[in-house]
Amino acid sequence: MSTETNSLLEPKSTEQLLDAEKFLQAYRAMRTIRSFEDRISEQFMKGNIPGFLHLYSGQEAVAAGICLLLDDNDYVISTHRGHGHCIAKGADVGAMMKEIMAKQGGLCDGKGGSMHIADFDKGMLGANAIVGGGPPIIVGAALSAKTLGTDRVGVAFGGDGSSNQGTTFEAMNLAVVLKLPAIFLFENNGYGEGTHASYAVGSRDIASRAQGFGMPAYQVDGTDLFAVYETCRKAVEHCRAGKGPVTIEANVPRFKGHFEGDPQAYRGEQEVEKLMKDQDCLAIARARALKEKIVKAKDLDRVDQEVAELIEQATEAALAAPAPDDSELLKNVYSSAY
Ligand SMILES: Cc1ncc(C[n+]2csc(CCOP(=O)(O)OP(=O)(O)O)c2C)c(N)n1
Repeated sequence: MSTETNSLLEPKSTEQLLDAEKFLQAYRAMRTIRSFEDRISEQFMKGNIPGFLHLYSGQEAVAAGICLLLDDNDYVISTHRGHGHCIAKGADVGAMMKEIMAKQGGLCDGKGGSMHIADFDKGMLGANAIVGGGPPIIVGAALSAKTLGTDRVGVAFGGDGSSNQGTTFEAMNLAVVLKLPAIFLFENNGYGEGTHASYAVGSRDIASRAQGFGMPAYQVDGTDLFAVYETCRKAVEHCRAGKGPVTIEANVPRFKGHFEGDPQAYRGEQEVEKLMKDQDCLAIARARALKEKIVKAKDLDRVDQEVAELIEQATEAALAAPAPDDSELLKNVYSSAY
């Protein structure tokens, strides 16, 4: 059993720079997530999206950073705030848009919607509305990877709120005991619905709590794509080498409310404005990449333009698509193929 308890590591993001290709890949993912969500927020207000929407806006560098290190064979499990994880893992944006609008051609035939979207072909095992539901699922996926002798890695995304769940504790302990290739990635955006983490998270921080289970744990500034990538690189390498699980706590801002329409009476408008001004991972990544001459501004502008066109097409296609036929209701409700 691993009892390795590294001291918490806080990479300062300079150890290994992303090259132009990797940076552009991550930037494209981040820009796609932001634009996709801006558009679905707008469509939600117009009444074109049924159900709830929980937006990932402000947290993009985390999904983009770790997914640079994963391929379709690796697993991720997501939360109710799952669009970013899905896009970064490579899901088709047009099919996602249709899914969220509950249309034919949706990624899950319109049956999952925003909170239960999944793409098994991409190793995206699903968004999960149960807080703390992801860690046990990823432990199962990681156990299958170890049993089958593959070098696949499983990543369970969760929020600060999920770090308090018993399911999370059991999953972490089992992953250590069985030395599984699982990464518990907590995106600490400071809030569980309207409750601040300083009130609800009992330990000094989430990472040190994870260390208590006997695994290495890192803390990282989740607004810094470079730092996220570097931290995740170490964690993924650790898992692929068969050394057991790792926890990463990424501190991130939440630009939106808990859900779209949340009046956010628990925090002032100025807090959000300040977060968006000072902690925008896209602006920070862009500024650094230009300063360090990793890419040129025109490369980034081109990505912005291509993403804008992609989102426009996806929205138009989803709006024009028909609703699923009634006869589809009971089809593919269970999967026996995975
Ligand atoms: C087991 C369970 N308890 C409560 C809820 C209601 N709920 C939905 S989201 C949420 C807050 C989650 O906070 P956090 O894990 O920090 O994620 P974030 O929303 O910040 O991304 C709660 C309590 C739920 N969905 N599942």
